[in-house]
Amino acid sequence: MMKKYLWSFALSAIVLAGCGKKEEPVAVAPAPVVSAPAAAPVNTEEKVLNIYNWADYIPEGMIATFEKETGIKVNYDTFETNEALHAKLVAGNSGYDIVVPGSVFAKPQIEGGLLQALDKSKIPNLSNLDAPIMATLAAKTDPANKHLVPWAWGFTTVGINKTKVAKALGKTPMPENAWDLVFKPEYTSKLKSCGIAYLDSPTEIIPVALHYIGKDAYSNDPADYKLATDMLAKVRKDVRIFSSTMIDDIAGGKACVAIGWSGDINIAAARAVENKSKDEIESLLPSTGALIFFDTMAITKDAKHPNNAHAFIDFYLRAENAALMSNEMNYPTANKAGVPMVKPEIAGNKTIFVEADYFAKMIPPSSFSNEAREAMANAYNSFKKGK
Ligand code: N2P
Repeated sequence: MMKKYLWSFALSAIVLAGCGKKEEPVAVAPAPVVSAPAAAPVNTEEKVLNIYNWADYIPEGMIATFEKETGIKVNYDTFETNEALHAKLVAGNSGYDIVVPGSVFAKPQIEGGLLQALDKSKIPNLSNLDAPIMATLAAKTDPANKHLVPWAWGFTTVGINKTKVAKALGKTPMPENAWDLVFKPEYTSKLKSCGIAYLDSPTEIIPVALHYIGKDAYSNDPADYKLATDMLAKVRKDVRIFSSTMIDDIAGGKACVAIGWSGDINIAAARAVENKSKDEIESLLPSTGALIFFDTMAITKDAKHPNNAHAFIDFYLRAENAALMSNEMNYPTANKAGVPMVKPEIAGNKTIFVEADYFAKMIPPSSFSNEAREAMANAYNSFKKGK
């Protein structure tokens, strides 16, 4: 809109300047006074935007489309864990304009002043978002939705190479609760032969372990972490990989069972099909529920390109871009306007867009105090070392 207005204004100035050449001076009627509409200030930022997002989370070509449309050059870096992003934000001067923390970390980051409030007037496509999801985020993480815009959501669960797991289990039937596959020695002792992989992050593993032993997944009590690591210690020798390349590890056959993220497991499953593998990969829905996460875009407090950041957030919130993310990355979108454009095979996949009755069983995200996160990291690291 603004661009168009400036362009037509400039054009009329040129046209006017070209009039009335070397003629006799004539009386010129005063130009009508046109008051300009209250316009947004012109974006004078250098045409650069630095984004830091999770690996394997953006559809191919999306950045190129944005760059072409806006002339803004995007530097796009990726991280594998909330801890890695958090450390960069706490250190300051990360150089990133947009970051995508999980809501569990976004809450303390907002409270710690690491993220800036959004200028919602620059993000008209916010209206595309799902109101109940935004209300949940406002209630639990980001009062009045001042800082965060959902990128995607999903859940932490168990992924398997069905073919290899069946073989390794032999006569032992699949457990009713899929978490047994990664936490119960009866199963891990068999599955270690084809490879057990855990995500390599304290705040991914300790919460699912807490959930498994019947504790609050978001307990802030270090005594509970001790109970979780006591359970984990029993299967430690069976865990082959602490993975930051889960899609490759599952699709490439290094792991036959994993604690991973729903979409990444589905990407591995799709890759196995593409590669005409005879192995079938599946994201499971444990009977006791899986842990939901929300990953959210935010602008860093010290962002050098906040206008470009707002432009990108609005671009990403277009319905068609949100749908593209779901279609290619296998994560559900919180963009309500985008949902009708999601391919039926993705929208109908119960391990991507879970059905209401399973959703009701899932564990919603909460958050940890800084002290709790530190205690959790210590507990996790000693578990990891204690082979
Ligand atoms: C990236 C998925 C990130 C999910 N592929 C965990 N927040």
